[in-house]
Amino acid sequence: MINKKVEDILNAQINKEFYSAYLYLAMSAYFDEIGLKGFSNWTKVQAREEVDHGMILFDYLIARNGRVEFNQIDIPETNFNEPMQVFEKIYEHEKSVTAAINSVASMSEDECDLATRNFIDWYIAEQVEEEANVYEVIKKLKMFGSDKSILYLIDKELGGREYSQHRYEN
Ligand code: OFO
Repeated sequence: MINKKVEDILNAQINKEFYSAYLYLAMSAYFDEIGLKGFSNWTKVQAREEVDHGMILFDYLIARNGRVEFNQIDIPETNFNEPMQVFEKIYEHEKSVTAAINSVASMSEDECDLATRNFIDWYIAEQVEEEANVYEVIKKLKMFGSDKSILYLIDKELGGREYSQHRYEN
């Protein structure tokens, strides 16, 4: 049976991951609306990855005989005005998710739940990758984003991102 404090923080994290999926879908819809199909693809693929992140936590909690809670998912922001602004928001968002994952790690250590401490390592590594990927796009946009022909090329590149499923492996 899983420790109650750890169960609560994992449930909060499930909610954050599904909120992240909502947020990325809102961004994807915005990019689609302004004709940046590649940016729309990139954020849509990210939304699917966020659902995977939520589902891995869900499956883990069940594997530990925990109780999954279904709390309300916040409505994401939908007012965006340019790719750079959206990617800066993404970067801020991912930094907050990293902080939340770090709290799961500290809590599981404090509660001597070494299984969760071990499990959450995958998320710690995933956050390093996510922050780096987002920052790569920000650097390109900072450098060339005002040039519409380069923005077109960045859009093409982001259009190549493919989804590959992550799942919980026991
Ligand atoms: Fe689940 O990593 Fe982004 O939010």
